[in-house]
Amino acid sequence: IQATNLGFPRIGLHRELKWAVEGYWAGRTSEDALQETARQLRARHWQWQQEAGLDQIPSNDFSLYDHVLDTIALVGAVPERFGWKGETVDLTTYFAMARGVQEKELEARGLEGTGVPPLEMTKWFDTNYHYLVPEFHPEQRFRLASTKPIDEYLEAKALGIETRPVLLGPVSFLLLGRATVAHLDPLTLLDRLLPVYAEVLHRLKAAGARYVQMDEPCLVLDLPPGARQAYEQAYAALNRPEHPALVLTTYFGGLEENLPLALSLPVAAVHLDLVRAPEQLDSALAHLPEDRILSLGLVDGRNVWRTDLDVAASMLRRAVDALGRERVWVGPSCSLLHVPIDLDAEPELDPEIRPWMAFARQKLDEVVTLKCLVNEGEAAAGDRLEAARRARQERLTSARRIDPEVRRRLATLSPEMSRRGRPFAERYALQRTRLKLPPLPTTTIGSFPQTDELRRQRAAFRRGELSRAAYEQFLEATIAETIARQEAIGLDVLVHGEPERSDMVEYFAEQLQGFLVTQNGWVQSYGTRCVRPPILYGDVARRSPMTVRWTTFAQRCTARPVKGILTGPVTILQWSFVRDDQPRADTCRQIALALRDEVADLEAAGIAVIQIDEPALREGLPLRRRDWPAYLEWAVECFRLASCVVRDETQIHTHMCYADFEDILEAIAALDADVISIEAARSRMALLDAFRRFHYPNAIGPGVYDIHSPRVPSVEEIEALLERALEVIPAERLWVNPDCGLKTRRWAEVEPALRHMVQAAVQPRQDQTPPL
Ligand code: THG
Ligand code: ZN
Repeated sequence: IQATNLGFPRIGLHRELKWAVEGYWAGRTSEDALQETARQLRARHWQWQQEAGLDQIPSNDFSLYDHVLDTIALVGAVPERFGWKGETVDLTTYFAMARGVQEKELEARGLEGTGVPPLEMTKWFDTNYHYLVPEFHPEQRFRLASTKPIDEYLEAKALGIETRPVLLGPVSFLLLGRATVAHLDPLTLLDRLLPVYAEVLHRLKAAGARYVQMDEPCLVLDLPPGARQAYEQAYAALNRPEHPALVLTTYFGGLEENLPLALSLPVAAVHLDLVRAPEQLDSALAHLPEDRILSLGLVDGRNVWRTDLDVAASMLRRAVDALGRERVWVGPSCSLLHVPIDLDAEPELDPEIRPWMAFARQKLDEVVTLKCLVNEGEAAAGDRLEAARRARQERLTSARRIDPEVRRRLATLSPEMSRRGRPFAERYALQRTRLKLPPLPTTTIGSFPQTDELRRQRAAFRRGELSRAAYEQFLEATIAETIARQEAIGLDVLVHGEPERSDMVEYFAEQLQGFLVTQNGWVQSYGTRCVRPPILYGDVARRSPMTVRWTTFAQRCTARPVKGILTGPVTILQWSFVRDDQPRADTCRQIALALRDEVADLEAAGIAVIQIDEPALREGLPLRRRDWPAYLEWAVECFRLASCVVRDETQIHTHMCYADFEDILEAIAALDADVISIEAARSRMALLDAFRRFHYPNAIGPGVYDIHSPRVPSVEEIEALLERALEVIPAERLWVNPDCGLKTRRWAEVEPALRHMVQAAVQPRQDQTPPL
């Protein structure tokens, strides 16, 4: 048995990579200094893995920004607009693909143009990591344009560490990309791509690499036509004596109907995710060709819980019995990129819950313990096994996990709890009377600029240098000012601006029973950006009102309606590490009930408009289409459970961003929110078209300007957009709002942009009959 790993987090325990890369962008550090930090991080991470006792340690799992971008650079697939002409892809071109080039930078380099947009970014399977999407055109050519995999292999070797280089496999690389023209199937580019992969493999073999890990996670998806043949062609071409032996890695799900294909490909070893899909072990053991090694992913690379070593060991033993020790490897289910690095960096974590968990470094210990346990027996695994069993037992029996009151409530859910009183048209009329809104009402999504002053005050409060009373006074002053500014701008439905929140999920997790937040549990979200997902360990309940105080304070500052802002149950679930001892749907229902109490309290306190954000509704979709309906059913039910507690006169809003909503429009309608605001600025026509085809029944605010850019849109521009929207959405159901929250913008941009937005609503308003 060999102990393996598929990938280690790159960002560094103290996010060293983030600071180094951002320093380089800002011109504060040189390229050499950046590369030196990167080298130190790699060395440290290899060292840790060696000390843990792994037999196979990955290299080229590191990246300055994103491993798909690294692959684009490796095969020279730089889109034309970046003007790259070099031999190898330089750092400027590399980061230009990630971030685009601003007009000002072009000028500084003596070039003309209006700036270059970056590659598109999208979610990496069902994780919260985002990758840059390769772009392919019909004349696409590939050539070796980076030696990163070879360099990093040799770098580790020079440190005395033998590694297994990781490559994103050629078929997944093509499938994850997008063609710039509709008639191009990226898979038809395989013939041109394979020679570059062959050259990389050849060079790795020459450098001494024995194995190369070929990540082919697309094998766990519904494969498009042609993919099966592409896999066969690719691996027939790459499996050669002059190349290292290939390890075909699959993860994030079961292979299902693709299992025979994966097992038939001519490689040395196949890795399976047995955490997500334990049921595939038996058929894999039955059908694995005789010369193949099976790599068992038994330690969860997607969550923070300790492995049940007894269960994992019994699966490993089954594999050893069937295949013999020489043909069995053990490792995490997937790369450890998706979990925080080290539990030892969390001294303040709740001491009762902490032993239930394992972060990346602890997971490597589990992998090695499993190997030891099955190779040498329980005595050899000794203390580690005992400690794991004890922690597991304590978790199973802990009173912190179960709250009988929550269980009782969950058992007595009734269908009426997820249903509004009257149909939309009737309640919307009541709401319009109560709120006295004009046609085409204007509003914003919730957050207003988080100023440096605000960040300073929050940091001082967290460090204990500012008293709670002084901090809260500061927040109230900020809210009062934000309300005054919105009144002056002329908005109809106001918000308090969320100065008390940093991360919208963390804010609720900090206050809810059943959640822990970490100090240092950073996980890469995209590029240099990280999040600290809360850890949901037990039954969820609301201890006390979470937002009522700030929302009602804001409402006391104005006669106009103030909209209360909550993060929805599905989004809180999606952006947290969740318990693995009950279905996600049940966990989500618990969160929904806690939010329902908050919604009820807001309403009772006189708040007439309540927005429940669900930006992550779309991203929660399972990887396989077959599983979509079941997910959408409970996701919609949870939103309704949280929202339907209100009277008909109270208006429920929701907000969604960054997604193609087209394939879930039905579910969005089923939420039955009175008003939805939706990000549309980047593909406005496509969105409006979809709504036209679908006949969305309730009110909509398609974002009328893109908040991701500092540019202030003109009145005419917004007017034109409203005109287009009015062709699809009747005036009485159209709202006017930006396409997302404004917390990352500055007041100097926000104020004029919103004034223009309000101004743009004047004319179409006059064209309408007055409100009821
Ligand atoms: N919150 C949480 N998860 C998320 C998002 C979020 N996942 C998906 C999406 N939004 C990811 N987008 C971002 C955008 C910005 C940042 C991270 C993820 C970001 N992070 C700061 C950084 O890396 O410097 C740190 C933020 C902090 O201090 O908490 O800028 O909104 N949970
Ligand atoms: Zn948004």
